[in-house]
Amino acid sequence: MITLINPPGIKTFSGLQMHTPNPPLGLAYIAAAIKDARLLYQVIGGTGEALDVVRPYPDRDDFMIQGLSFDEITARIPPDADVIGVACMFSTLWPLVNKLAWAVREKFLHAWMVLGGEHGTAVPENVLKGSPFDAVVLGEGEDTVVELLRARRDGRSLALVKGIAFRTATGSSRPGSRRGRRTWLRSRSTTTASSHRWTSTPRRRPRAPTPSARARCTGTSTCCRSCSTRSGSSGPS
Ligand code: B12
Repeated sequence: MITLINPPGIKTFSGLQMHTPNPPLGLAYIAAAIKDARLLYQVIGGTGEALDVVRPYPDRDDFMIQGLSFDEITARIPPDADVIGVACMFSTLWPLVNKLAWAVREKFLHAWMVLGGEHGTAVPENVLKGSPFDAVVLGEGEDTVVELLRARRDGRSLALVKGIAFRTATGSSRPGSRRGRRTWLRSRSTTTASSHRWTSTPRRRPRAPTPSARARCTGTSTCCRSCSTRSGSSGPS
């Protein structure tokens, strides 16, 4: 069984902006991809399942936590969960997510824990060094997570899975190996949630200058769009 967890949210009453709740879109895509791959999973909405519960944040009195408590989250994880995936979209959430991860690890000693989202993508080595996570999915996770789960299930080397950082078998304190990133541009759109396509914006091709612009053209980088987008331009063409 694969358990996916969206963490509780943080509300702040000081200058730093933090908004909760946010719909956990990324985790929804991950769940959809796992569902499409016909693997057994459940999702725990750490914020969404207790929207009206706001409690003090242990380390700061200008923050509050919205959502389920750690005990309520761990109680929802089935005893047979062997992979536990947690989302951390914002680095501001990381201290809380890390605490949650340790609370999960305490109860699920042998589960394999995976972090996904922007924080882990930005600093995977740091995550693996200071948390109980075994692997970090980098960037868009739909294809990666399925490949990762299949590789683990089939006993294939994680070193062959692109787009992850993971703890090496030889020592839990060692930073994980970081594999090459996937190409974010998805070439297929089979994931059910989805019209979702994370395509990069196509670069505009420079328009040919009009005859009058051409007459005025000096060929410098500030001259016209054609010159400014053409590298190494040295004069009108
Ligand atoms: C939309 C958005 C918001 C929305 C939030 C909407 C929402 N539903 O959460 C709003 C406007 C509220 C917002 C606010 C902020 N944002 Co913002 N936001 C974005 C933005 C533009 C897109 C995020 C998104 O919805 N992506 C689409 C979904 C489908 O993708 P995803 O969530 O990334 O999920 C994929 C992967 O991350 C991964 N994944 C995600 N979860 C999991 C879990 C598992 C288990 C696995 C395996 C994989 C996985 O797979 C998913 C599918 O491919 C990103 C920039 C970007 N281009 O990503 C910045 C971004 C996330 N925001 C950022 C920041 C800094 C903020 C603010 C702190 C800004 C501020 N000063 O107020 C606030 C914080 C809000 C808070 N809650 O605390 C930074 C975060 C950087 C960081 N390391 O913290 C980003 C990356 C922009 C940037 N480059 O600086 N934001």
